[in-house]
Amino acid sequence: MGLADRLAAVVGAAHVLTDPDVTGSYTTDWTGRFSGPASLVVRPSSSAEVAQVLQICAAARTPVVVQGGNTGLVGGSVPPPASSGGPIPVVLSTTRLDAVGPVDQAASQLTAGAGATLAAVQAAARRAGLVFPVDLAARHSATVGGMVATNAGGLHVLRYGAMRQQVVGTELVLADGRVLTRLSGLVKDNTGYDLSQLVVGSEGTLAVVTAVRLRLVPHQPQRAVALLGLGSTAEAVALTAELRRRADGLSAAEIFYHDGLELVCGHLGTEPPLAAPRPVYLLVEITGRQDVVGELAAVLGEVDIEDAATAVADDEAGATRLWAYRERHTEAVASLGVPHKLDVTLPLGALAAFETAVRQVVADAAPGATLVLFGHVGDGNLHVNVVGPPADDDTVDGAVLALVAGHGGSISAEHGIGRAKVPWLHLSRSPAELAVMGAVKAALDPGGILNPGVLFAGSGDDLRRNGDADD
Ligand code: 2HG
Ligand code: ZN
Repeated sequence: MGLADRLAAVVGAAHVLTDPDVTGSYTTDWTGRFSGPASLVVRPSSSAEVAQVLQICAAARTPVVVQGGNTGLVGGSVPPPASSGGPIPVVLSTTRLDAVGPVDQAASQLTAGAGATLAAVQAAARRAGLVFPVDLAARHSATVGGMVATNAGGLHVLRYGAMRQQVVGTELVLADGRVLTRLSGLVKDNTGYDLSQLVVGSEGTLAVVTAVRLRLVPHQPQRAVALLGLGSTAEAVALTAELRRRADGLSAAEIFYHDGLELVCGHLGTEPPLAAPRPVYLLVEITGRQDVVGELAAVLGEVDIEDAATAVADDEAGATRLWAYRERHTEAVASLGVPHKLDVTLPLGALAAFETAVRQVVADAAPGATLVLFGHVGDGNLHVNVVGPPADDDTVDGAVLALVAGHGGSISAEHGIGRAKVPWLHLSRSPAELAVMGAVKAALDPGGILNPGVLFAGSGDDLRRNGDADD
């Protein structure tokens, strides 16, 4: 029996996809920059089926690329290009693992299958009067399993933390088919290594996440949003620090620039939010139980901003309208072509200097390219988007990431390393750290079948040995 038949015997023939017209959407990433062949796509519906799928693939020495909603931006959930020369993988799609359990009111937690979308989890929490506090623009497609695997961040990290801070436990399937279940929701559980947390951010290289136990937070019924036009990145950083000190309910501080706003307005066919353009825009959101509009007005009154440079929303429609100027950057950039996406984080004290320097670095490395900057200024996280250089020319990627390292930042804030940033991981991780990562990989996935080529090239053992040689 061939691989497809053996897998069909586990998941049903309808859930082993081999027609290239159907598998195409699983083998190219959202940006269009990363793509590679898969021999088939398999869609298990339970952790027991995932376990059997992995055992069959391990026995056949067939690599497995794990995929949730395929909204990643670094090529981590699609196969490597044919030119990589490795064995053709199968794609394991988690989208049928989409059950969302009842909310545990006593614990303010819920358990969701890895393939449940973020929007489905958010809706379940809201129906129970609570909130799942991670939010991002791809909410209707991104799955919580993928978000755990990449430690997704999003719009409210400064208030609630990233995905890591929400994970109370997981169910994992190891490469050899063993299932590790830790879904009881104990917030105190000091019984050795926290394997659930180890897998957060591991990008499908250590285990397949099949279910997640998540914490929920109280609903804040009031929300006020303001868009402030400023003169510089330094002003945006300083104002965010001020707001952090004064506004208890600060739940977002987002930055974008005039050229990005023009691009979004052109793309959406909307008018800009302020009568007069400003070089830098800071979007801030405050949520709470009572009069947050008053709180926001009071805080803004105490800091020095002209009224003409402020748009305030005190109702849901207005808030959604202001958020669109920020959230729709990603699709507006994609309308220009295939972007090079460099999601980086800087110490807040270095962010303004980096913003100035990166413009020059991109102009030098990719003359004529379009650079669009935006991001989560409260977290020091900028999304450096460059459109122009061919998808496989990574000159600008290397130049920007070296600049990040030079400013004391990290080459990945919230999107992960994927396939896009493998050559530069050493800029953010020491040889000793890489060796430990290699040893962990080799321990959990000794056959190297899970997402090979994501996070690092070669096997965990190679990395471990290189680290030993360096020591
Ligand atoms: C966002 O913050 C996402 O909107 C996507 O992380 C960023 O498109 C990007 O570069
Ligand atoms: Zn982001």
